[in-house]
Amino acid sequence: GSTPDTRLPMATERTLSIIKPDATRRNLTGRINAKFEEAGLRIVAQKRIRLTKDQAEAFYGVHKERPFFAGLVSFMTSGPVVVQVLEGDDAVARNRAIMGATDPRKAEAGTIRAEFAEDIEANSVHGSDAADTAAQEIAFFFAGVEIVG
Ligand code: IDP
Repeated sequence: GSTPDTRLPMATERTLSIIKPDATRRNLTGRINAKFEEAGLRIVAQKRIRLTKDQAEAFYGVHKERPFFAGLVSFMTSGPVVVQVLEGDDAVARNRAIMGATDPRKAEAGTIRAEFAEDIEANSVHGSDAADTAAQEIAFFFAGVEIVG
């Protein structure tokens, strides 16, 4: 057609993802990573770690006044997590779409949380919610040399 395309190009972005203890316990790392890769996200950094209480409290500091905070910290330190950097077009929003809603009962069919989450707390994955928080969360876990695009 003759209408000029004025849409902004999608930006290549990075986002911080965490495969949570409920998912590592059930050996779901590979199936979750397949969802990311099938959606066009590249795993450009990844490591399996055990969060300390201090690290979990700091990472989720924004939620420290919420009633679920203590339970969340206890859950996040209950077993190994896989922290990872995902890269791709619109990675922050794309990852949020693949994850599905926080409460798996409200998550769209086919999303990671709809398929794998146990409940609203043990919901299998974390993903940054905006570009600025993604940059902070990536820096929380990774040095620049650990990220290979
Ligand atoms: P998000 O992970 O979908 O961005 P947030 O509201 O940022 O959701 O909450 C962070 C995490 O805290 C959730 O992923 C979940 O593990 C936990 N959480 C959120 N709301 C509740 C709740 O009402 N009860 C228990 N845990 C919750």
